[in-house]
Amino acid sequence: SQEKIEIPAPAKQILERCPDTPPDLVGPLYVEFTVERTLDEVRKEMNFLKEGGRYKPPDCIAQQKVALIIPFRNRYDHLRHWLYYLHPILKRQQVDYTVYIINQDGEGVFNRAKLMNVGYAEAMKQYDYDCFVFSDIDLIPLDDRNLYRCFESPRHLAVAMDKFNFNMPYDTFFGGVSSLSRDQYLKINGFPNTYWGWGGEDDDIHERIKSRGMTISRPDLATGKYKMIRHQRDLHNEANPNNPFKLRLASLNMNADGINSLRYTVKAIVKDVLYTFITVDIEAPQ
Ligand code: UD2
Ligand code: MN
Repeated sequence: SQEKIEIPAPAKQILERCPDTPPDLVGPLYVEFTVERTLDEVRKEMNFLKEGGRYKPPDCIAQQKVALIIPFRNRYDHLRHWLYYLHPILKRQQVDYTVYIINQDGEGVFNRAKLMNVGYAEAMKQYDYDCFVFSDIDLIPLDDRNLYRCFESPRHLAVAMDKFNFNMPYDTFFGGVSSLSRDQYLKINGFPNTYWGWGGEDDDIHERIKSRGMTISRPDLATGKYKMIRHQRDLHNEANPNNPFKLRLASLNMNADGINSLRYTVKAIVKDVLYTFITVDIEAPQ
């Protein structure tokens, strides 16, 4: 007679797609900026991260691969708070993500939108991202149901900031935190590279989106609450008086000024467990 031998199947885990609503969200969050935190203390708490400021949910396949892009220069206090609060939120939101700090090299005039373009280009060299979330370093969401991912339309996330009495300062406001899928971003040729100094670049991006026939998606005012860490205007980021005039030409200039005309030189890429820190020369006027 023949004996039946059972061969055990190799242990393999078939992961399912993560649910539309992440199960571990808690809703409203307590946020304060009085406690001093060192980077080392923050690192110790974020034991779930991989080199470069990466995370992906272990037990399901994330719905989106998200690059978080932060324009940066000399805001290390804010950086510590941002990392301390955002990493646990992003983890609960079950995204496959990386945090990119795009650090402007030198003392030339700051350029937020150009740094965000650099973030897009550098992130795309590393991984097949399908969504980009662009955030100021000083904005912390007060509710983790405000999802850091992409939607059918370009999304404005920072709709209710404390400094604007938890409301929109004006109807078309697109500043602070926003998200665009790769397709949405490419449809508008990325962001303008020519807004040096403070102001206007967020409105330009809004104009680009409008002129390509897209609408803006937003969370409601309760979910979209933010705290901004109080600060003075930085050195070398004075309000630029030309920017309001440039804004009128936004839809005209967008085809020639954007990701297709981006020029920069990477000076260094440092991978910390909390972030990928990219220092870049963006040819800033002095
Ligand atoms: C508003 C908008 C911002 C942008 C800006 C105009 C809010 C909350 N945000 O920000 O999205 O449209 O106006 O340009 O209303 N940064 C540095 N180092 C610097 C200068 C700027 O890291 O020296 C980065 C940092 O991520 C900062 C961001 O650029 O959060 C915006 O600059 P800001 O915070 O000085 O400008 P703010 O708060 O008026
Ligand atoms: Mn700010």
